[in-house]
Amino acid sequence: MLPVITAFERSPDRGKGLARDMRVRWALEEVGQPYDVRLVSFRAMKEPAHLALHPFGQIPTYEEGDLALFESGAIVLHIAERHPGLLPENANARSRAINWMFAALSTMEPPIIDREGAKLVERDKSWYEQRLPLLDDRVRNRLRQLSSRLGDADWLDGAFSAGDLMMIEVLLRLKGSDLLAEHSNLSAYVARGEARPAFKRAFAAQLAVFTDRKD
Ligand code: GTB
Repeated sequence: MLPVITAFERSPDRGKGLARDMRVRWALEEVGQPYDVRLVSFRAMKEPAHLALHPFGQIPTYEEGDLALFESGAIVLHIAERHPGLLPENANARSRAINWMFAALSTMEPPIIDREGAKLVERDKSWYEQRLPLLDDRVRNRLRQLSSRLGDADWLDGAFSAGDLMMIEVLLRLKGSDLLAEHSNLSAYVARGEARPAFKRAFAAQLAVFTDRKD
């Protein structure tokens, strides 16, 4: 039985890689693990059957035999631990790769999401013009620190790992923004991730949910 992940039936970005099933698809493609996808509507995500899988009523989820997981980070870590290809063999290097996954999710992603959220839902608020530069600066600060650590390396710690996968996924949310463009090494890092065949297959599969739609 193939693992089954959940994804949006109708993603607001029209399948352009922003919904978080993308990182799970990418990890599965990197390790060569085929998978099935169950598409869920916004309504179905809040119904008991899905809530039993995901207590917060979101995607992605991951089912494999009697194991059910939610949280994209936990799912990618599970895939990386069960299959060769996304974590180094050496125990310390492995821990450092996992360290970068956590850094992506708990240090880089929150300010990026806060800024994105404000741009989406606070534009008409009286405080928006004052708040946006603060949110930009928080992201800028993290990007500067990350850029300084990456330097001219291809990946964050030796060979490509689940840490890079997660970091690139998070940075992709800034693609096309001035903030990312301020750091040529980070832009190139993201482009290297996108150029990986596994990324391209995952992206195409997510996009196909939208383009193959009949209605
Ligand atoms: N921490 C969780 C994880 O990493 O798995 C967060 C999961 C999450 O935010 N899921 C979102 C969701 O299910 C989809 S990815 N939202 C529906 C809900 O909460 O009711 C976030 C997302 C969705 C769509 C776009 N887009 O179209 O641009 C971008 C990001």
